[in-house]
Amino acid sequence: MTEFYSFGRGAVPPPSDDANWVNILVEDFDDGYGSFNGAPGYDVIYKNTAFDRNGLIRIQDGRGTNVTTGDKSSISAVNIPLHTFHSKFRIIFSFYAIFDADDRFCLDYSVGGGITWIEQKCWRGHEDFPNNMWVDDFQYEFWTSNTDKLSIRLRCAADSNFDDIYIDKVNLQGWTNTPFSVFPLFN
Ligand SMILES: [Ca+2]
Ligand SMILES: [Ca+2]
Ligand SMILES: [Ca+2]
Repeated sequence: MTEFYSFGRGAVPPPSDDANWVNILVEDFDDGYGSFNGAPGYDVIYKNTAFDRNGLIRIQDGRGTNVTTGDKSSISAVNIPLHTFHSKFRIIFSFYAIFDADDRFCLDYSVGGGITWIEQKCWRGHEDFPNNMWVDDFQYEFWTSNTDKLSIRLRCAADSNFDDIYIDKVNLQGWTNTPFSVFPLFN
């Protein structure tokens, strides 16, 4: 299921020690794509189970190599409700890759409501993460212009052989100058 968070009443503290990080989106894909969109087909499929986990999206192939044309081999969450402005985000996710050494897995983002993907970061299989095993709570921080409209995309930029990546869960957090702890939880 998807859970969206906001400040204040009923909000759930972030898993981090750092009270400045606030959960924006937590998706485990147990009920399907949740808050993410894919182009279901050859390169994007939903899996009930894989490698002893439940609820995953598998993306594959090299049609995601280019940031402009990469939608077919990716999943995205578009215009995630932020409730307030942020300029610093952190993504924490779990995945299992079956990659060759030069295959890449990328994070793109877009701000301001329209969709103009910016390639923020690509990780290389074997070099930046281990292959053929679960990589849990992989964390990455990134800055954007100050925005209350954020979209994110995870994109497979591999070739067409040994090119599968299974995404089990995704957590997006925003950094705030006002630590979470100052907000009354129950009032
Ligand atoms: Ca899952
Ligand atoms: Ca490959
Ligand atoms: Ca494949």
